Amino acid sequence: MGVLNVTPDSFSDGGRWPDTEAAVAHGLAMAAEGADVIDVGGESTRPGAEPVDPAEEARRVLPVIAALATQVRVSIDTRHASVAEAALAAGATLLNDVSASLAEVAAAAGADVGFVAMHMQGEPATMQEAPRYDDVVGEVRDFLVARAEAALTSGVREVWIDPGIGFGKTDEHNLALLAHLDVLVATGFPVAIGTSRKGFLGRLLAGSDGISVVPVADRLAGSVATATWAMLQGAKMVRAHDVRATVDAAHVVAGEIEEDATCRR
Ligand code: PMM
Repeated sequence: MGVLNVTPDSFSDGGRWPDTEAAVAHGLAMAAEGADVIDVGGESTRPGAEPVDPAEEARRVLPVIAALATQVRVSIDTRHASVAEAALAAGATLLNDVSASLAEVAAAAGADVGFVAMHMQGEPATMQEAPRYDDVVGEVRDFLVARAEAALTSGVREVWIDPGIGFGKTDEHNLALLAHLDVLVATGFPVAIGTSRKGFLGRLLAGSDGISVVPVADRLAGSVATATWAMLQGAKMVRAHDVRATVDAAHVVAGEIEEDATCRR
């Protein structure tokens, strides 16, 4: 899943695709690099982000979705029902819901529309202030299974679960979820996960040289390492900004030799 944030303020790619044309070109470039799904988002959910008016969010994402959806599978990354409805009507076929509360919108949009239930503790504006769990892995699993089962009951046929790395979680919580990803895989629901360029990698990689956080641009190795780990644990979808490197990792994990191995580059 390639990330396409059409926001002025997302933490790693905010403001990079200021107009529809540039955003669509980047989405197609990620598809050419091997992304199966392009995840279009119009509201930053980075820690501390302020909510965006759904009308503004829709204005940002709809033309991009309409242009991409004829050529590649598109997911809509939103927590607003009105945006989700409009995005699915514009051609998106996967609802990536960081609030895990919009399954009925996906169900109403048709049999070919899938749903990703992601776990978040709290709201983006405040979620990193004091995340707290007694048993992060068990609590996240139980929440996701309940939401996924409710989605099936409401009629969605394709239901994913995602632990929501960085969404109301300390670094220790994120690492525990990664270490025990097999617990989510064992639920039987396909697991999606996003570690790409996230803050915990910046802190993990910082070391003792006085740099407190490694900048976003230097988190590629950490992103691919965690994506590889997740795929080896059984995750079936990874959300990534650096698509080519992540797809290469997926091929290595799958042990595939490409039939036309002459020149992908
Ligand atoms: N992370 C972000 C946004 N949407 N959706 C899912 N399913 N999983 C994630 O981990 C996730 C997400 C935040 O990252 P961004 O600001 O780079 O989009």
